[in-house]
Amino acid sequence: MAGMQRRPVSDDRVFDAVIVGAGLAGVCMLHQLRRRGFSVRVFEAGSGIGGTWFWNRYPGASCDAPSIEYSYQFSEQLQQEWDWSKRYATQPELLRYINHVADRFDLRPDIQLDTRVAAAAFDEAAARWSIETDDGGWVSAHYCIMATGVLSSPITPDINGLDTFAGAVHHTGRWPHEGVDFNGLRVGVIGTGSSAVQSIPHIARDAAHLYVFQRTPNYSVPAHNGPLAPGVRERIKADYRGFRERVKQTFFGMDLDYNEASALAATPEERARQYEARWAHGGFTILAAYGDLLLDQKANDTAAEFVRAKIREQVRDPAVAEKLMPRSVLGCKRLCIDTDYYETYNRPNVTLVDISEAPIEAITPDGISTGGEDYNLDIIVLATGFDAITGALLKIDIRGRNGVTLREKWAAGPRAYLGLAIAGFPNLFTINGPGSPSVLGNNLQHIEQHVNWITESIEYLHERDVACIEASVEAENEWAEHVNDVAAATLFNACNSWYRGANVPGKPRLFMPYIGLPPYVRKCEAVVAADYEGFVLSGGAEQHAAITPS
Ligand code: N01
Repeated sequence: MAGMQRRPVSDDRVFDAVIVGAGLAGVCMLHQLRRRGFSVRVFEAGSGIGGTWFWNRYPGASCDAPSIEYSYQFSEQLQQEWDWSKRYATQPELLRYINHVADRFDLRPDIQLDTRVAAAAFDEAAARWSIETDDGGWVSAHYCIMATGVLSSPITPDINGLDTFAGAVHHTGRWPHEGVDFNGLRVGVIGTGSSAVQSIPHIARDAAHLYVFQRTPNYSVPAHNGPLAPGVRERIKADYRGFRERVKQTFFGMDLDYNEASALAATPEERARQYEARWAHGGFTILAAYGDLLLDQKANDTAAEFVRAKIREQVRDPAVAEKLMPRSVLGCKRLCIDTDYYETYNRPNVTLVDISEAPIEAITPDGISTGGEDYNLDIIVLATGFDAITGALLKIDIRGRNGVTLREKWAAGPRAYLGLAIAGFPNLFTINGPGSPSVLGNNLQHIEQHVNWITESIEYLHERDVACIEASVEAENEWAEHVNDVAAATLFNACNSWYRGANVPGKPRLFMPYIGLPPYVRKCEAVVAADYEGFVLSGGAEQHAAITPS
């Protein structure tokens, strides 16, 4: 796309905005722009909408944020009409929900499926983006909005011989739509992150034998999923708006019953009561048991030891339990939430293969070889994670001012002002980009906050006939430093997590999300109140003329 010429455009290729991705972010962004009269085209690589919930169809896939919170807020009617069947929604229900939203708001006509955006280049003279798709098509848009997802670029590990395996290989993040029949088969799962923790109990029920290849154990706490407790739905719906507002004021933007006290100031008995109550409740709430759990190693040790003791209780073979116990900081890597994960290791048809000392040497046509053993397998499941936050963006050849690529710009690590905009890339917005809360908390709530902010910005520019909005280098650098400083004051840098890019060989190690929803939202609001402080607004009516609303 280098040296791309401005081309004459016909009307059906000219849009006010192009949105890349039709997951929860892209669908919401489309609705908000379209209801304000802007012309929009959404490109989606998949053959259906839903993003994460379209692709991640592995058995047991469900959302770790409670269903009552993990839903759109933009329409009171929508949130009153829709009833979640369970405390945590499963993937099929989430996919039904997003399809319901698309139909209810008649969004499908503006979504082009089966079309991957290959490249996007900013044309400085026209102040427009030229966007190329992998079928050779292209369109022109004033704004380019990346709704490409934060955990949407699956990683296939570079293991010798993987392509020689005679059986089927499935990545959890690209699960076959027709499902996978494990009945009577020997299955190997590589990885023990959230996707593995959710799928392993289901696979174990069907497989003849399941081998779990674990390099690093993860902490997991029970989901206690099931129907919503009596009265919960009615109570929340009686004042959904008020509930949302209260939740937004909490640190991770989730209803976790935060206790600000110090774990170290509590007696061992008080701590045990706190942790037991939160274990019985289930979900992320254990991380909110004390205000210093993610700040102070000794405080964290008390909670981590509690979870290790729970693992010991659940797993009958002490040697297996020992291998399943993480020694790292609780919550430093994304906490897993499970249904029957640890109990699954009590089954006679499940074997934990510890590969922490001896990695997988090779995959052969027959199975996996490690530690001098050959494990004969029929199916391999790769639960090996994603190139998080930046992976999907960097797959697209994005070129800003002077043809500089995003890959060049982020060679030393990602930088984005508020996780929303990138210096040198005018009129490009990233939903849940690096430097925003994105994956820390309720992802969907963060999506909507970004969608609203972007919509307001576009309206602001339109009303004033301003052609370009662009983050300044100074504001972007200051923000990146602040994101780092906030992370450095916590325990989040104490492990090799995907939050830091540590799961991708060669990826710069940098804590990518912003920690703390309320201060983040305040900053976004302050930027707007100060007429887009930290942004450079440029260009006038002439360049802006193509925009639609009257
Ligand atoms: O991926 P992960 P995930 N040899 O990166 C191992 C979200 N999510 O898909 O830790 C052997 O967590 C790797 O080992 P190690 C959620 O935010 C949400 O499970 O690098 N092992 C690790 O155990 C989550 O955090 C939900 O030593 C290899 C595993 O693979 C994020 O997605 C559900 C290996 C990868 O774990 C990612 O979760 C599911 C190799 N070569 C996921 N390479 C819901 O809320 C990697 N591993 C619904």
